[in-house]
Amino acid sequence: MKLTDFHKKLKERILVIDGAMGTEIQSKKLSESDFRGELFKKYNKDLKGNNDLLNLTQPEIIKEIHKSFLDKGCDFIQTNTFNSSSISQKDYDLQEKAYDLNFTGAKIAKEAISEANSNAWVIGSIGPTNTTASISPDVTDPAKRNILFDELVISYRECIDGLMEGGVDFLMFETIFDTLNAKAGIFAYLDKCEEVGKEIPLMISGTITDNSGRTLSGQTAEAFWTSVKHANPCSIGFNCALGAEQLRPHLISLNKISDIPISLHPNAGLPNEMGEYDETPTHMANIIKEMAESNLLNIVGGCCGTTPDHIEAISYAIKGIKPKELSVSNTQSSFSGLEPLVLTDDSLFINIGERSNVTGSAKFARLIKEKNYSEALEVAKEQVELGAQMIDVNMDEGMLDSLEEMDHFLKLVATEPDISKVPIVIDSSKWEVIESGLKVIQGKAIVNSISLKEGEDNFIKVAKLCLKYGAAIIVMAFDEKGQADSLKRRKEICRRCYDILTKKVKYPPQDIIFDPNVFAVATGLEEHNNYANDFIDACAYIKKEFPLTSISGGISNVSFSFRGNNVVREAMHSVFLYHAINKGLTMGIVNAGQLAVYEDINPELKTLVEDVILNRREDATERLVDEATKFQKDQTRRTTDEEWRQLGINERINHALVQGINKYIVEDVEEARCNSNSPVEVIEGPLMDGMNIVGDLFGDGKMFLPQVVKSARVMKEAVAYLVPYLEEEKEGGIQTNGKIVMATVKGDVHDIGKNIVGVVLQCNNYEVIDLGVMVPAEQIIDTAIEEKADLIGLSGLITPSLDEMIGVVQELTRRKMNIPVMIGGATTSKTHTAVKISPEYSGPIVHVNDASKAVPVSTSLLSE
Ligand code: B12
Repeated sequence: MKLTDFHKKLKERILVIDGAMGTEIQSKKLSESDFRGELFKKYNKDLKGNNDLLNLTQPEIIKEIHKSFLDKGCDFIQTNTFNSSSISQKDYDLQEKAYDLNFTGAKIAKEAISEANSNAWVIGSIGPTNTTASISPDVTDPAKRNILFDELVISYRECIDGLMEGGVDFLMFETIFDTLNAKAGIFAYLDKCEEVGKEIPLMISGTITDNSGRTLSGQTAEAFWTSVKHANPCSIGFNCALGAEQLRPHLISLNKISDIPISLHPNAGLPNEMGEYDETPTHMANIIKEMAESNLLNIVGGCCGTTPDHIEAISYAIKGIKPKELSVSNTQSSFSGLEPLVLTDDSLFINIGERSNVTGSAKFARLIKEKNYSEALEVAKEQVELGAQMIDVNMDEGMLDSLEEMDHFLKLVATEPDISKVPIVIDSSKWEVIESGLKVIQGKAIVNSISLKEGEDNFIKVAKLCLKYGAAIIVMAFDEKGQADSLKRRKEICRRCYDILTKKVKYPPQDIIFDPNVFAVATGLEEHNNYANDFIDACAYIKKEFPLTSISGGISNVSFSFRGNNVVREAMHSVFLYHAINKGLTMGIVNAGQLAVYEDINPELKTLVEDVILNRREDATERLVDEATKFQKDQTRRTTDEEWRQLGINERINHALVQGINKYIVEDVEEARCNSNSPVEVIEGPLMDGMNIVGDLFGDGKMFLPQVVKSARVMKEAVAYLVPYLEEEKEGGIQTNGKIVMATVKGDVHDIGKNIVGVVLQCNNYEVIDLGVMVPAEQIIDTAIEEKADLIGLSGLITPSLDEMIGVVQELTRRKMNIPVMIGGATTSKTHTAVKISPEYSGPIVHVNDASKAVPVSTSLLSE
């Protein structure tokens, strides 16, 4: 098959896949003896229902079904091999037949095409197997698994061998409910391609199992795509479990982030009480037609319940509609846990939690040694709650079976959504330990680290494996001669690694993260004086020379010489981070508790530290060492004296918010409330001002996410204190002024502002249905319809939320609604609302700047 033909056709029109093989087989009402045929007449187990066995026992029936779909003009037919893996066939004790089933399945499909004189292509269908590698079958033992990665690889490889040798044109991993299973399949696929020296085009199709909008193993559509992207598939999409209508929002999510053709083969609606599908061909075709017109599709077909008539209706409905245009290839770095983490131009510093590391945390090491996994998991969870956007897991300790511990701990992590939502950094100096981690993570992990330490051949070998496991890699500036400790060596090694990785291994540059080695400064040895500076300059070099890559480092190394003096250490981390981030440092392993706010460091200490970090004077180390104890004492004095309590009320509130200190917040907010006319004034005055300072420091790399999390908590406490006073202002009367559905849009976690607006509206006799954060458009709109709401309020604070808001009103338009919408939140604006959101909707839309305006705006919208 020529791939160019496929790409040419893809540009011309939406291509059509066949419908449900299973449904057609069922309609034939075959008996046990039909399934057995001559070949298995005397077999000792029931075989009825083993549809794939019909490839061997009733090939003519399967061929006829293929032809019935080919008659309707589809471009692809899928082999009858969904359950042909040894793992699935084990149910019938027919695991030995796996290769034959796949091989014959491919042959039958090929014959059908030639007998039907068709130009269609054959897709070798590879199902998810009947097991899951990410989920424990035993509630009492979350680390237990029914199947392991390596077993899946062997089984999938057999399917691939059979299908390819049987002559299929494409392979498709379909109905993926557990991404780890699919990653094992991809591993087998990439192995096979390497072995035979050519690539057979691969399609990937996941399954969103229910209205949670996630796969069975818990990933969002975006995280799923991020985790399988390394297979370099020729299409990505969804099939099964839901009907076309229910899959629409997930298809939109995929469309937003994927740069390759999008496929969809949904069920014929949701099953009825009898487990049957009754969406008619016309109904289903109409839904798909609308999706095609919305530019969401490249390939479409049907899954459970879809007959040749459905496929005919779909083919007819999409005729002449242009396929989705492919966007330019996406070179953003992306990682995933259950949720995605995508680096954009707006991304701030990514902090990697360092506490689940036995070499860095005595507490974690003790918990692992004691096999106290529940508390060890708490350590990991706490980091995520405090704002770690990835977590580093390291089990390298002489007295531990590191491989076993990595495997066990990560299996436990997989069952904790509050932890496994973030990407995992698998940290070990032993490749086998890293590999054991890679085999249990469904998301896109980060390997920490690989290097040229053991020579180029070994480097290439492990890099190729990382690619097959679908991980990003941290590449240490380390070669056969040792760790790079000068700028020159850092540059040389990084360049050499980059060239090998991108040219010989074909690693995508966006999946490469350099670690140019953070070493301790101020050690007293002159040759160490420029270490931090060299690291910072190396960041600038890497960013300029290899712009698509990222840069990371173990930050606390820089301050090792000052162990025991946390004030100086925290200042050193913040100063070092500030300068390194400015030069391109993307992420770092940090102890969130050990960071000072750059702007708030004592100016004298800051100068001394900056002299050391930037190596600005010969006597910099001496001077910092001489003064270090003074600052430690000074800090002790300051925390007891708390000089900031002498400041004016607004400055005190700012200080409390920036520092994340909640000790006096209630007291201070009360004072501010007494000084103002209304509690809303306090929110919109000093509290908002304080959060804006936090925001600016955050944006400038002078504050980091864990610190902002603390600020947010203080803010929430302040607002909570004011709520009863807001309520006191409530106008009398029980009559409601109207019902408002409020939500922070999908992808956004900011809720402080939305909550305030909610309270203010409630105090003015509006009934508020607050859907929380990260709410998909469909949920907002469905709730508004169910609750017969009068108004929708959308909140969003990050740039992607602006697009998401456009998506919400587009969906309102599609559903022909006219409900008024209020838009609010820090990144939104009057201009964006007028220029980008309003034109997509004919109903009233108003941008609202702050909570106090929300009431008059709602009132006027509802009186219109
Ligand atoms: C606190 C905070 C956080 C907290 C949020 C905690 C929480 N539960 O809300 C945490 C730490 C979790 C956080 C995370 C992130 N944040 Co943040 N965060 C902030 C910060 C500092 C303050 C936000 C705030 O609460 N302000 C106070 C409230 C009261 O103001 P407000 O929301 O604007 O609400 C008022 C009005 O806008 C209006 N309003 C709000 N909503 C609505 C809705 C309606 C219907 C109406 C009528 C009115 C209305 O009324 C409110 C009261 O008057 C801002 C900086 C800033 N200046 O806003 C950054 C900021 C919003 N965050 C930012 C970023 C980048 C992030 C992260 C992506 C960081 C990261 N690298 O991971 C993540 C986002 C994760 C995600 N997927 O959403 C950027 C966004 C930049 C951009 N344009 O995209 C900002 C601007 C910081 C910066 N300078 O870069 N953040």
